[in-house]
Amino acid sequence: MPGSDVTATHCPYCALQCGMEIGPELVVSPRTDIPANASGALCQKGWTAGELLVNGARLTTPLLHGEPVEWEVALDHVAARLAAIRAEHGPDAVAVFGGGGLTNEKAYQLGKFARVALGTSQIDYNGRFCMSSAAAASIRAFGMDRGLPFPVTDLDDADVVLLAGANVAETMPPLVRHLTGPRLIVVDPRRTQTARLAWLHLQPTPGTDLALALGLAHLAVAEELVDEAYVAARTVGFDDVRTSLASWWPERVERITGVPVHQMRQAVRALAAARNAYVLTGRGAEQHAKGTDTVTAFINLALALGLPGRMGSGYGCLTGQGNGQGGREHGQKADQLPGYRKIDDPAAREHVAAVWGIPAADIPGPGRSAYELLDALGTPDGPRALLLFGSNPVVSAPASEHVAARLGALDLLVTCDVVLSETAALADVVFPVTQWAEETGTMTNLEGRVLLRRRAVPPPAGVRSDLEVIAALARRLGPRSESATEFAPEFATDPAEVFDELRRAGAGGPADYSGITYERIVAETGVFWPCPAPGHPGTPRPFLDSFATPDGRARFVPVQHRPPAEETDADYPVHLSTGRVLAHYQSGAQTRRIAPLVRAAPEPYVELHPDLAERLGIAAGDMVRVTSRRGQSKAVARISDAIRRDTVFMPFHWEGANRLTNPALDPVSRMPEFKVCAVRVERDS
Ligand SMILES: Nc1nc2c(c(=O)[nH]1)N[C@H]1C(S)=C(S)[C@@H](COP(=O)(O)OP(=O)(O)OC[C@H]3O[C@@H](n4cnc5c(=O)[nH]c(N)nc54)[C@H](O)[C@@H]3O)O[C@H]1N2
Ligand SMILES: Nc1nc2c(c(=O)[nH]1)N[C@H]1C(S)=C(S)[C@@H](COP(=O)(O)OP(=O)(O)OC[C@H]3O[C@@H](n4cnc5c(=O)[nH]c(N)nc54)[C@H](O)[C@@H]3O)O[C@H]1N2
Ligand code: SF4
Ligand SMILES: [Mo]
Repeated sequence: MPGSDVTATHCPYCALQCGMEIGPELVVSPRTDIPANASGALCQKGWTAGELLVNGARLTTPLLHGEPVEWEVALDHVAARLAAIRAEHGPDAVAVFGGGGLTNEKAYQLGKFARVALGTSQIDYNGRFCMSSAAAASIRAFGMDRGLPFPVTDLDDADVVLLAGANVAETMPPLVRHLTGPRLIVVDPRRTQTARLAWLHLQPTPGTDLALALGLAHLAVAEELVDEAYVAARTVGFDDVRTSLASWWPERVERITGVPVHQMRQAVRALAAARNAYVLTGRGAEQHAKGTDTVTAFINLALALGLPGRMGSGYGCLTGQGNGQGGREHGQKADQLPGYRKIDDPAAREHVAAVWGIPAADIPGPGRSAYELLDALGTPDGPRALLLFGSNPVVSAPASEHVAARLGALDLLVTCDVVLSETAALADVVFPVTQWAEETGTMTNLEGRVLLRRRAVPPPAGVRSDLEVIAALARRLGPRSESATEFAPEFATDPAEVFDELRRAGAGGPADYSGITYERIVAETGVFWPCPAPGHPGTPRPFLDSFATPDGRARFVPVQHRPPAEETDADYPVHLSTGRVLAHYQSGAQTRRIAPLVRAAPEPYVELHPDLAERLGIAAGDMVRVTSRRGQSKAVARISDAIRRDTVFMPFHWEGANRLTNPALDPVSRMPEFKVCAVRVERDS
C-alpha cells in the first residue's frame, strides 16, 4: 500500500488507464493492484508523466487575445459575448466541443452546461474521431456499446486473438503482456511492432478490411466452421448474412485486399479451432467512411464462430482515450443524454430533465456531429461561438487547414487547456485548467471499469478546474430568457458532488452507474458498469446470459464492401494512412513538450517502401512533400519494407498529416476517414 507521501492514481493518457503511484519529487511508479498493468508495466509516456506537472509550458493565467488577464475579466468577457451572440442569433449560435480525455464528471457537466445553461443543441466531442464506428456497430449487434465486454485479463487465457487495425505494442504496451499466451493474427497494412509479435500477419491495402472480414466469414460458411448451435440459440438474422456472403469468395477478396487466400484460410481455421478466441478491432479498421459496416462484418464473423457472450471468447473494440469509454456515456455527444440514453427518447428526456430541474421540452434536440460541427462554424447557419474543452482539432481533425479556417471565422473561440495548444493559440480566450493528478475524478477504462483518478499534487497557483470554469460561466449566464424555468440551475464544482448527480441522471440508462461510489471504486479496484444499485456487484461480462437487445439475442446485420471515399488515380497514385507512434499522444499537445519523448520521436515523418522510394527518387532522410486534394505537408522520409508498396504512413502527432486527410464521413457514426486517402509523394527539392 502506498505510504502517506505516495498517492495511488492513474495515467493521464490512454484508455488502459494504467494504475500509477506518484511519490515525492513527482516520481511515477506502476501500481500492482490494477489488473490492466498489474505486471508492473507502464509505457514510456506513463513513466514520464510526472513531467506534465512541472512543465514550463504550463498555462497559469487566463489569456484574452493573447494577453494575460484576471480570471474575473476573462469570465465576464466570455459570458457577455456568449449572451450577446445568443441574443442576436439564438441559442444554437453557441457550440461546445468536448473530449474523451475528460473525466466522467466533466463530460457529464459539459453536456448539462450545453443543454441547460446555454440551451444549445450544438455539442459534440472528439470521440467521433475515435471509436464511434465500433460503438455504432456494437449497439446495432448487441444493443449496447461497452468497448470490451470483458476484463482485459480474460485475454490472458485465449488461444487465438485477431487484432484488426490495432498496433497495441505502441499504443497500449502493457496490454501486450495479456497477449503473450494466445496466437495473434494481426491485420495491418504495415508490419508494425505488433505484427512482428504475430503468428500470422495479414497485410491488406488500406480501406479493404470490410472485404477481408466478408471473405473470412465466407470461408467460415464454406468450410462448415459456423457454430450452428450458438447461432440458433443466441442470434437472429444469420440467413440474410449467409446469403449476403455468397459473392465474397476468397479469390475475389484476395484481388481487393491483396491478402493471399491461404492466409485467410489459416486465419479462419485457427479462430474456429480455438476453444477460446477473440476478435478485437482498433482504429485501423474503424476510422473509415465505412467503419460501422467494417466492424459489423467483424462482429458477424465473431457471431458465426460463436464467440460473443461466451466466457473466454468475444468481440471487443480497443477504445483509445483515457476516458474514451466514459466520455461517450454521459452526454457530451450530440445525440445523447447521461447514462448512454438517446436524446430523442421521451422517457429519457423526462428522467434527465427531472434531475436537472427543467421541463423536458427545454432540452434541445440532437445537434451536429463533431466534423459537421467544425465544418459549420462561422457559416450563415452555423455556430458563431465555440467553447472547446480537451481537444486540439487544428492538429487532430481531418482537413485541418479547412477546420482552422472555420475556427478563424468565429466571432468567439474559447478554449480550456493546460498548455497553449495549436488550437488554443487561435482562441480569443484561453482558460488555464487543472489536469489529471491535480484533481480527482472518475475515468472508465477500455474494459468498462470505472476507476478513481485521484489528486496527488496541488495545482499551480492561477489555474482552476474545468468544473469551476463551467460553474462560473453558468452563474454569469443566469436563467435562459426563452426557457420556461425562472431559476438558474446549480453547477457543482466538487467532483464527488457531480458524480452523485451523474449517478442519478444516468440511473436506469444502459450505462447505469447508480451503484458506484468513490469508496467502492477504491475498495474494489474499480467497478464495472452497469451497476444499477448500491449492493450490485457490477458487470464485468454483460453478455454472458443474454445480449442487451429486446429479445436478448445478438443481431447479424448484412453489409457489403465498398471502396474508400477517395481512390488512387494518376494524379494521386499512393494511399496515405495515418496513426500513432509510441512516444507521442494524440495531437502531441502534451507529449511534444516532454524532453525524453521528443528525443524518442523528434519530428514528423513519412514511412515508405524502398521500391516506392526508389521509383520516386527519394532517399532516407530526404524532405518529402505529400499532397492530397485537401492540402500539402512536408516530412522526413523513412524507408522501410514493413509497409506495402502502394501505401505511405504518417503519424498525426504533429500539424501536417491532417492537412491531407479526407473528411468523408461514415453515414451511421459520422466518423471521418482518417485511415485512407489518395496522395502524391515527391522529393522536396
Ligand atoms: N502512443 C500512443 N498511444 C495511444 C494514443 C496515442 O496517440 N499515442 N492514442 C490513444 C487513442 S485515443 C487511440 S484511439 C488508440 C489507437 O490505437 P490503435 O488503433 O492501435 O492506433 P493507430 O496507430 O491509430 O492505428 C492502428 C494501426 O492501424 C493500421 N492501419 C492503417 N490503415 C489501416 C486499414 O485500412 N486497415 C487496417 N486493418 N489497419 C490499418 C496502422 O498501420 C496502425 O498500425 O491509441 C491510444 N494509445
Ligand atoms: N490523421 C489522424 N487524425 C486523427 C487520428 C488518426 O488516427 N489519424 N485519431 C483520432 C483520434 S482516435 C482521436 S482520439 C483524436 C484526438 O485528438 P485531440 O482531440 O486533439 O486530442 P488531444 O491531443 O489528446 O487533445 C487534448 C487537449 O486537451 C488538453 N487537456 C488535457 N487534459 C485536460 C483537461 O483535464 N481539461 C482540459 N480542458 N484540457 C485538457 C491537452 O493539453 C490537449 O490540448 O485525434 C483524431 N485524429
Ligand atoms: S499504456 Fe496508456 S495508460 Fe498505460 S502508461 Fe502508457 S499511456 Fe499510460
Ligand atoms: Mo482515439
